[in-house]
Amino acid sequence: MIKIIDLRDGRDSGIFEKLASRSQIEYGDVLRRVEDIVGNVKKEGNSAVIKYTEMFDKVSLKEEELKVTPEEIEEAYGKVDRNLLEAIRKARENIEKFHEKQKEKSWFSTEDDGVILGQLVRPIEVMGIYVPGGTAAYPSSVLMCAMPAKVAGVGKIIMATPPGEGGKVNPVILVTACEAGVEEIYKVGGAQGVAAMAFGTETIPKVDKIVGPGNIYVATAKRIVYGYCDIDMIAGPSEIMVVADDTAEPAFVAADLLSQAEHDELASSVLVTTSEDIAKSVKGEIEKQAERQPRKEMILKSLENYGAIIIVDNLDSAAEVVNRIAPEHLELCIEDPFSFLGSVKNAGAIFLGNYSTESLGDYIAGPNHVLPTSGTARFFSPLNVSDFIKKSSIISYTRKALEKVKDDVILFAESEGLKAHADAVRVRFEE
Ligand code: HSO
Ligand code: ZN
Repeated sequence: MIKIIDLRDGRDSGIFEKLASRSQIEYGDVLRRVEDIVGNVKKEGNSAVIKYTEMFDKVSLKEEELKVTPEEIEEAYGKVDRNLLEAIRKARENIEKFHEKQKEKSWFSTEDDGVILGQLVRPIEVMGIYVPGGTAAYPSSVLMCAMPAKVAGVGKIIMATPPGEGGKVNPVILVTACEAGVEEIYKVGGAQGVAAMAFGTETIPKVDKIVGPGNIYVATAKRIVYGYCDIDMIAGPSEIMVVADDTAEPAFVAADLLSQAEHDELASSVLVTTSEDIAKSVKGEIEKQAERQPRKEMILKSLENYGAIIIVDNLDSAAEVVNRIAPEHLELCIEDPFSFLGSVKNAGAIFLGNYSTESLGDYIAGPNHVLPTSGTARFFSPLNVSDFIKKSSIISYTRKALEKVKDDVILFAESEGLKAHADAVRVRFEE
């Protein structure tokens, strides 16, 4: 069960070391095996994809069965609850609206002597979403991956996901993908799915960027193909940190801690509070509420592994804990959450006040739920529109402008031993 740790009066219980070690992955021989798979898919294309799908997913597909057909999509629409479809559409709209605000524009600036400088913003052309199979296939994640790309203007979005029993794909995933504008869906998962999108096969198009969560094989494959194409960050288990003072509602705080503990045995749910009473009552609520959770076993393991209730002297100390851990999600259940924002340096998404539960952000508020985990909020941002664009610099000089700097360029070039560079300027001024 979750433990209460008292850090008041400068005590240190080793909790930081413990939390810092969260999601350190045991690679074992995974790297070697994944290198093999990626290499074979690169070399043999479809036949390797089909072979690995048989081996790992126990599904035999023919080449023409790799791509999900319009009939399969139609069938999926028939199976999805109307109200759920409405919720998916509402979420899509909110996510789209939020991400619209992130768009960057090309710009040009005019300088002296007719010089024009600028930056051209262009979307990447093809993007691939990886969606894991089984219970970790989240329709919400399909929206979160696809919508920023759509808003960025990406030309084509494809998806790869492992086929389940009978070669079928979860209908809600199919429908959500369609709603989000995913154009092609392929039944291939694991490292072979990542490799197929990175290099392309006879059937599957080569993409410029792969995003989406996956197990250790998927994550390792993404690392290997990085450079052939771009990837998003490597997602670790979900994390939540709640900062609470005595105005917090213990039942709400407990519920939110459980909500992320149910994701994964290695998920991290931490409460940091200035109130001993809140610490105790949240612990009591967690024990009570865990009882009625279908995923109770997972929740308890997760709380045992990386759960903690930390008592601190004041909100300044709470901010230090937050910044040191750099949590994926931060909830501020305190009297004046907005004034605490000034002290937050590292956090993926910040939820303010007793009614901003993380579940809102996971599904419908609009901001992205693909967030930096494992302390990487120190240097990574939520998935966003800029992840799907790239920039080209614009340089336009006149003769007069070049003449003014020509000696500087020549000096630089010759100091680097690059005469041809210097001559490229000189030739323009020769009589
Ligand atoms: N909290 C997860 C996202 C998610 N939750 C998907 C439910 N479905 C990682 O941010
Ligand atoms: Zn979640």
